[in-house]
Order: sequence, then C-alpha cells, then structure tokens
Amino acid sequence: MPYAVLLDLVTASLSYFNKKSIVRLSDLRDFFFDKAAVDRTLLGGQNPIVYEVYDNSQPQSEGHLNFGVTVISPGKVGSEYFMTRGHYHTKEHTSEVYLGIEGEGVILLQRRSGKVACLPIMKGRVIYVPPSWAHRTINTGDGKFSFFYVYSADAGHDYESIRKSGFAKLVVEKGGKPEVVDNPNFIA
Ligand code: S6P
Ligand code: ZN
Repeated sequence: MPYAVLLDLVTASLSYFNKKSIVRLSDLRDFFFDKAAVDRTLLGGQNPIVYEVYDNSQPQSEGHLNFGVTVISPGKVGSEYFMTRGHYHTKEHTSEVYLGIEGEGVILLQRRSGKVACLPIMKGRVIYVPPSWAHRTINTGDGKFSFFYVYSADAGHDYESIRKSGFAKLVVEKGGKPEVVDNPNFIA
C-alpha cells in the first residue's frame, strides 16, 4: 500500500522505519586503513557506534525503492574520519540519490576501473550516484552527519569488493582539515 512518513529536517529523524542497523567500530576493522588504531580502541574497551541506518525496507524486487536516513557519528580512527563501509550495488545498473540533512561530510565514489570522485555533502545538497559507482560517505565535521537516501530495493550490496580492495582514496584529517589522499593499500 502507498504510505507516508515524516522526515524531520532538523533532527534528521524519520517518523517510521522498519529496519534499524547499528554499525560499530568492531564491524569496520577491515574497512579502516589503520587497523592497529582500531585494535587499540577495542582493546581499550571501547567500541563506539560509527553509524546507524534507519531504513524503509521494501520487498527486494524490481520496481520498489528503499529509502531512509544514515547518521554517521563524529570521530576518527587514527587520522581517518568515521565513515560507512561503502559498496557497489550487486545489480550494477542501479543508481541512488542522497540528500544532505545535517552536518558536513563527503561522498567518495569509485568505478571498478579505479576512476574516483569526491563530492561534499551538506544540508540541502542532492547527490546523484550513477550506476556502477561504489559509494562511501564520510563524516568530516565535529557533529553528526546525516543524509537521506533512496535506491532500488533489489540493488543488493557488494561489500566484499571494498573489503578486499578498499577505495583508491582515503579522507583524513591533516592540520585540522579534511584532505583526500591516495590509499597506499588500494588494490586496483
Ligand atoms: C544503500 C545506501 C545507504 C547505505 C548506508 C550505509 O544502498 O547507499 O543506505 O547502505 O549509508 O552504508 P553501507 O556502505 O555500510 O551500506
Ligand atoms: Zn548504495
């Protein structure tokens, strides 16, 4: 059935969602560059929430759209800002739209050829993620970074390619500012 939800554009909260995911530092060990820094934090007894996803998940079939809000906490692992795992869609011809709601961040995009793009996201900015581009979002600010997304419900998520090869670029803090640098561990 058709339905409506409210998206609070100040608090970035949805009045309704049917799936909530909480992703902690321990879930992201393979994705951050500085694994020793991840281990130090975990061994110190801390396992912070890096991001949460509030999803309106539809039947996983062609024609449906999933939509929701992702909230990334502020923080860093070594010099690398808190971020999502990032993924290609399993159905590579599917695309996605992001809308910035709160805070500051960037979206890192990458094709399998190694071609990359990096676009800032802030309140009101709409980003189009075309087919075949992997995407990862990164919180480069001091507060929460939240955005709305919508994508094909049957897209699927290929996290393994990113787990193995990483992104060609890292977003790190240098001299108090975000900088996009080459990832020495990237496997083309
Ligand atoms: C799904 C869409 C977002 C992300 C979310 C978390 O296609 O791009 O909902 O799932 O931002 O990122 P990730 O990479 O851990 O799925
Ligand atoms: Zn996606």
